[in-house]
Amino acid sequence: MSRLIVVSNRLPLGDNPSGGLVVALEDALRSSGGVWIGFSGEVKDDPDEQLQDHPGAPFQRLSFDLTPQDHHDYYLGYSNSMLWPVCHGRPNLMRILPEYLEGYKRVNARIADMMLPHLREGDRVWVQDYHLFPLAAELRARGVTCPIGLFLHIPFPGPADCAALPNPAEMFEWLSHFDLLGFQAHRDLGAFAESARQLAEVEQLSETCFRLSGREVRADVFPIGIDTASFIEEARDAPDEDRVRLLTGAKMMIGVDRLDYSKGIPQRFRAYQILLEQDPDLVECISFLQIAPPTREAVEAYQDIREETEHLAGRINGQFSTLNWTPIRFIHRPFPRPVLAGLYRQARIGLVTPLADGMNLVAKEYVAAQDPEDPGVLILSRFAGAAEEMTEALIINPHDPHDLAQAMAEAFRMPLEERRRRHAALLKGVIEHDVAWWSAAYLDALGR
Ligand code: ADQ
Repeated sequence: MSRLIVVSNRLPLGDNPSGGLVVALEDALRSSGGVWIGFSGEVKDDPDEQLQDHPGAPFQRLSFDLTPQDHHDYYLGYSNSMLWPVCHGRPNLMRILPEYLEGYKRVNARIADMMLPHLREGDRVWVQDYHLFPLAAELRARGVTCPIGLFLHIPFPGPADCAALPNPAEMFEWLSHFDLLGFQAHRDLGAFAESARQLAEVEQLSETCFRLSGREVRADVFPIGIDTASFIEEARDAPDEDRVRLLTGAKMMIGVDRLDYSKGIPQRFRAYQILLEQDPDLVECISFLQIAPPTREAVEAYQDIREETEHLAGRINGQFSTLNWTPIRFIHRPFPRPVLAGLYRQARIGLVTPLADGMNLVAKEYVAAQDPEDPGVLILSRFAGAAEEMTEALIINPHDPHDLAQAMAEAFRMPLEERRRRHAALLKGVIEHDVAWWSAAYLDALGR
């Protein structure tokens, strides 16, 4: 069996690495004697020239460190101040500096150099996400001929957004060296085809096959899932002491996101404000728990979103709080998965309202965590990749606070029978298309 080599920006470390991606890839890695390669998380002035081994997982793990300059230019810079905003439809939030692109290329070339002694004939390489677009080109330049695939976890930008990059043609040239491009949703495959048509040298051979810069590249849709079975179990077994105490008869609404401007958190807060203004009966009856640990705080746009959301939450709490009730609990901390699962289960409404999102796993986790006898209602943005599959959710436009406020009221009052019907349909999809299904489908396609 051919070895699987996974490369991602971050290597899952710790003695028992967990997370959906690890669960999905563990079997394929273990049974093929495979390797996972990624950044150690250590920023050092003088990093090793070779990959470092991390024993303790059921598969081999090899890491690299980054210099402060590389971390700044490759990770914070080109990846998260240029590609991330462009892929999420916010090119105005880009910061373009020539050294970002240089750093991005430098780090991808260095990763290819370090990988080379570890590759053997017959391997398959599976690259994860936007940090590593040039990696296939760098490996090919070093003589690597094995199948190399990419899975993009975030949306693929349409032509207008792509064109805002300083180097759109170069981006397509990088992508042309992969054998298979995997996207989250049909929307992304469509955006890829259209952007390539306008900005690159491309011929579309079939719905999923392209000649890009003279090379044949397949592209297809593989919606990612969660480790559904274990999530269902964790939610069922969640300890009572980790539940939120609510006023008698009150219901909870939950949002769980990294504090990112793509997640639509301020829009959610404004909609809740409108709901309480228009429907004063709901004061003290509906409590909103927003869990949002800050990320990428060195990037300015992330400092801005933190300030904006804190300011809004403070204002809404000042406007509506009573002596016994605070409308928004806003927590900037990660929670262990079992606690999160219990909180989802307690919540009558799950709010997933990104302005743009590759998939959004919180939508799937929320559904998996519900009690099927008395399930909550998922409110889902039409701009999450998940909306293509999860059509039984209340689908909303997150830009329109009135639409969202109305969905909140509808979810709060939805009869049990309708909640059960919608939940059963959603759960079926989350079980069928779990993360193991996703990795098997992708690897099967890469092997073809
Ligand atoms: P993210 O943007 O990180 O992922 P998402 O899919 O929602 O977005 O995944 C977040 C994960 O982090 C979930 O599993 C969630 O439970 C967890 N999480 C969030 N806040 C947490 C907290 N406070 N405590 C503990 N855990 C927390 C990117 C793309 C997505 C895509 C995924 C997977 O942006 O669109 O779905 O990759 O492909």
